[in-house]
Amino acid sequence: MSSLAQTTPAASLRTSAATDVAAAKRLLLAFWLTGFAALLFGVALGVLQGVNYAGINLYGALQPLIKTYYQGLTLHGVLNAFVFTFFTISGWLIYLPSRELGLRPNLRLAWASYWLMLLGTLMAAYAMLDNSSSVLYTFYPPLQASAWFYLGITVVVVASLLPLPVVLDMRARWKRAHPGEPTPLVTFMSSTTLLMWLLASLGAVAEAVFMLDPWSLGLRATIDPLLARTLFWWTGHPIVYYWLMPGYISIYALLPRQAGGKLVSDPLTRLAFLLLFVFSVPVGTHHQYTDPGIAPVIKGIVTALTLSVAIPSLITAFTVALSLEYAGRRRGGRGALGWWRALPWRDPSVAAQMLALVSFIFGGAGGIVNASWQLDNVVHNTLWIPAHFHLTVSTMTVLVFMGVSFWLLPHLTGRRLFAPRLALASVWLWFGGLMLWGFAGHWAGLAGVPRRAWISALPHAQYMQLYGSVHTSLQLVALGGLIAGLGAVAFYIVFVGTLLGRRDAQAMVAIPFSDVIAGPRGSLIVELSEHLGLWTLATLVITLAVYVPTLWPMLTHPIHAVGLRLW
Ligand code: HAS
Ligand code: CU
Repeated sequence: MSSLAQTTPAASLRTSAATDVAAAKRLLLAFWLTGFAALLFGVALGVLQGVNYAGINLYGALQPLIKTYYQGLTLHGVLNAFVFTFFTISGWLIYLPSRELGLRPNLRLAWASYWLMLLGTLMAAYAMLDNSSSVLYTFYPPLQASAWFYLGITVVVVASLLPLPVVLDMRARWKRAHPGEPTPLVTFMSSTTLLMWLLASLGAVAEAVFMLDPWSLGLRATIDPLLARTLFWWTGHPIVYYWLMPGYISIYALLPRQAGGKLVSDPLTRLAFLLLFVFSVPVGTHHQYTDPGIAPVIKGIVTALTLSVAIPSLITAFTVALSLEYAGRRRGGRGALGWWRALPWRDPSVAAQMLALVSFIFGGAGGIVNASWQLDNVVHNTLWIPAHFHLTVSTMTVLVFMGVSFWLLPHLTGRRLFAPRLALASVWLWFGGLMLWGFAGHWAGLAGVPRRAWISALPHAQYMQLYGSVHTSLQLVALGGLIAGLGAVAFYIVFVGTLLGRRDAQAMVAIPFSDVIAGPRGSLIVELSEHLGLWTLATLVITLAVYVPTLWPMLTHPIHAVGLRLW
């Protein structure tokens, strides 16, 4: 009887759906674990970068594995900013649409992305560990790394593009089965993020394929540093939105339900994602306000465009705050601030994401300062800049994904979250440490303390002569790094403890997709947003309108520099 039942069409459909879900879960688990393994090493090195500023040089202790501050900083930047993000984001952006649409992703392509990414990571890791490539995560030429490094990064970037066809294919299949219906929200958000990343990646891919790879292989004798930097920032700016938008997916589409409420507006969410898409890619040269060789008029236009890219985040601030207020009031919160207290602050996943939002207010505000050409001249290349990005990527990506892990690991593995109170402590420590680091780093930066300086290698008397007046701020930077490091230790105990815990059928929580109050039906924004091809074209046209006049003088007046190895 039971074997007969298994062969009925409904039962076999159920079985195949369950197999699809299990296969998609395995995929995301592989991406997630590899990403967090990279972060573990990256964060451990981060503590050394922090104490360096207080004049404490711990690099000697890591001989012969890590020889210099610059080798450690290269590993720190590449592992955290590229490897952790690319792995977790690729898995996340495939898995959520597949579950939202109830469709099996093209697993071959998805696994190809995973294995290629791993291959590229191992190539770059080899080059960084043998100290042949201590060129930092921006790898500015004429500093010259080994070919393993550049080829590894090229492979990682190519691998990160493969989730795009996987998600677009699921979207197309779903749309064929549901003619006239708008793309479900999370799938829309994943698609725009990946399309944005496709256009964003063109600069780095061109830099790698036409310049860095052949140069490091000895096929070209010289390199043009200005052209390479400009192509790098073509990608290097929008990559920050490739880090941010997956965090926003959680904040918009999952957090409201986790907090006990609903997302207030589907169309506003889509609008924020469309604006992020269109404004992110053309503005990379705001990282080059101090570079010669870029016309002032272009720097002025890029200032205006950069300020525009803050608009979708301001929309986000209000939409998400209202969604959270709705949740707080539903939970019985009263008065101007009672709703805030009524939010489920004891849930480590919710707390992590709300704390990330709080710190992002400061990270975003600093970004608006950087966006201004004049003000950026005060803070460029100072500790202000790392302080800015430790309050953005380390919160809106890392802290949000730490919070996501607290429901995602039980969801993927069927194991109960290990030590929830330690999980809660870990996110407060991470948040507190980064806020302290961020505050003190902005302060030190304003006082002129440079970023990326191995200042702990200076003799103590010289260190005090140079930095004595801001030593307190630099001690706070170190303390913040240490506190965040403690948070990371607590987090990884919870992470590994959960993976090793016992299976429990009740632990397998569902994905907290939120309901929405307004939309998507009947909204003009939603209708317009469906034309993803047109939005991609519009973004490409705006990007070229900014970059053709920027790149033209560089292409017609090339610089020929020989490679340097200064470490
Ligand atoms: Fe940036 C440099 C401009 C956002 C990352 N940025 C960097 C670098 C990194 C980085 C890594 O214009 C250094 C690169 C290097 O190594 O040299 N950035 C901006 C601007 C924004 C911005 C205008 N950055 C980010 C994000 C990042 C990131 C996001 C990572 C994820 N940045 C710059 C510029 C430079 C730069 C220049 C070059 C500087 C130089 O001199 O080198 C904007 O997108 C920011 C908009 C954000 C907001 C905040 C909105 C607030 C929200 C929270 C709401 C809170 C709620 C809480 C709802 C306006 C959404 C309610 C609370 C409850 C709990 C109920
Ligand atoms: Cu930027």
